[in-house]
Amino acid sequence: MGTGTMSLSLFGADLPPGFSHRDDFITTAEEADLAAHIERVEFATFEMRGVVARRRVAFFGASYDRAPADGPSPPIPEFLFPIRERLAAFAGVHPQDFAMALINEYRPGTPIGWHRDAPQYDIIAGVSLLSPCVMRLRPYVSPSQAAAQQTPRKTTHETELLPRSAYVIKGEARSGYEHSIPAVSALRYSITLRTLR
Ligand SMILES: O=C(O)CCC(=O)C(=O)O
Repeated sequence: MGTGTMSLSLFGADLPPGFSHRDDFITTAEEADLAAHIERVEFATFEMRGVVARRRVAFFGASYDRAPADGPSPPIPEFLFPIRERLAAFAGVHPQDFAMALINEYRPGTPIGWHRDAPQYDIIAGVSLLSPCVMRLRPYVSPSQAAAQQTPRKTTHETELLPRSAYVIKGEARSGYEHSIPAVSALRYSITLRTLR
């Protein structure tokens, strides 16, 4: 990707402590199999801080913010068990520790804005399907600190997430940073798993 490559050369492969990333985590056949299952998943729109996000989501095991209106989420489907096992080994946890799965659907032009994941979740692991994107990171500041800040906040790290690659976000990268993904240019799915605190 144009901007990704340029920025990668600016920032290098340097990422915050606790962010791990692996290319070719799954094969093209495994990716196709996951995508075929995901095509049958029912996606919903999602509101983040009162704004309807452009991406669509499917939650399993738990909803994102446990708001009562969310209602119960269906259990994690069996087709996600093998990838949950592999991501658990990558993250150094037991597969069942990943109590929540969220599949994100990014149609062309869809971003995900700056956020730090909901506090009830700890370790995040994800796998990217079908098309590349760039994940950006910057130090987290509270909404009130952010509002008081005079100068625009800058991305401090970024990495290209290729299809079939996986990442784990824990430790400092999880607690001290927020992340975002600029608009993708082609359909992308991410399967993200979270442990509970
Ligand atoms: O799509 C991704 O890989 C990141 C998703 C994400 O940041 C989230 O679900 O909170």
